[in-house]
Amino acid sequence: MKLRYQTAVTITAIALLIAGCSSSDPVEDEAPVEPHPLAGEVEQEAADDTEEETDDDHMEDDHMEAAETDDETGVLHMVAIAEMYSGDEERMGEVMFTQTEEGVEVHGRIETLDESLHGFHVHEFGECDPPDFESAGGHFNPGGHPHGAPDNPPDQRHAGDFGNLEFNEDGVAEFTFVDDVITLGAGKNDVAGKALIIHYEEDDLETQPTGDAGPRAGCGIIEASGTEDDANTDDDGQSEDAELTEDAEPTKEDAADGEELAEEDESPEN
Ligand SMILES: [Cu+2]
Repeated sequence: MKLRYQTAVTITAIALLIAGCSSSDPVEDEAPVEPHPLAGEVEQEAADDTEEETDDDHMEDDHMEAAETDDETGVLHMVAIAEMYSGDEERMGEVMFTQTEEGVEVHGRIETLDESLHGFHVHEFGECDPPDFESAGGHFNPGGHPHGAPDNPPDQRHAGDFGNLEFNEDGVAEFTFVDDVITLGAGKNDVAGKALIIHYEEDDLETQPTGDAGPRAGCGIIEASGTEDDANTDDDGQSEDAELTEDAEPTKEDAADGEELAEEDESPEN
């Protein structure tokens, strides 16, 4: 009797045996259809370990993609990526921006600078013309505030003031932080389309208006790629791609290629 029921729930046996020995009373005739929440989490992690920030609280009877659960909650997670290049056009890394309820999460890896602190800002123009990147203009500062540290009150820092990145002995900076002054995709402090700059020197967080961070070592344009929901579709990112490829498709012959390029650009995180 007991054995028979145990075989009936073999599929979810591991989680149930761990978490539910006392509750797997054979009196329950119908085996529970909904997996134990723990089982859902395990499956979720195994199924998609590429999305670390996946929502973890709507795992129900089937482990759907994060996209659908986001639709259900109505939460949009606008995302953008800045590919960083040095003045001699060597790739330095990549920085991802994700709008969350707490602010914009900035996550990335930049390399090939010396072991020290390096000023890190959003600059006002979305132009990264090497080698000096002066085309990016000054710090992104729509509020007209003084330069300061990123944890200053919002009226005592530029929207684009990210402070410094610390590079290690290998010349690498890996970082994740959340900034609640900037926004992504809407609002006065929207950084989408602006330039992200890493400097050769440390930002002293005081000197006006630049922080005395020295010349610009690297630059990347913060390219919005839609929301996490539709990052894998063409819908929302199409306008951005049009900007990206407008130089590259002056002829009809190039149009088809341009579209393919646009699709590749659309999902670099894949
Ligand atoms: Cu700067």
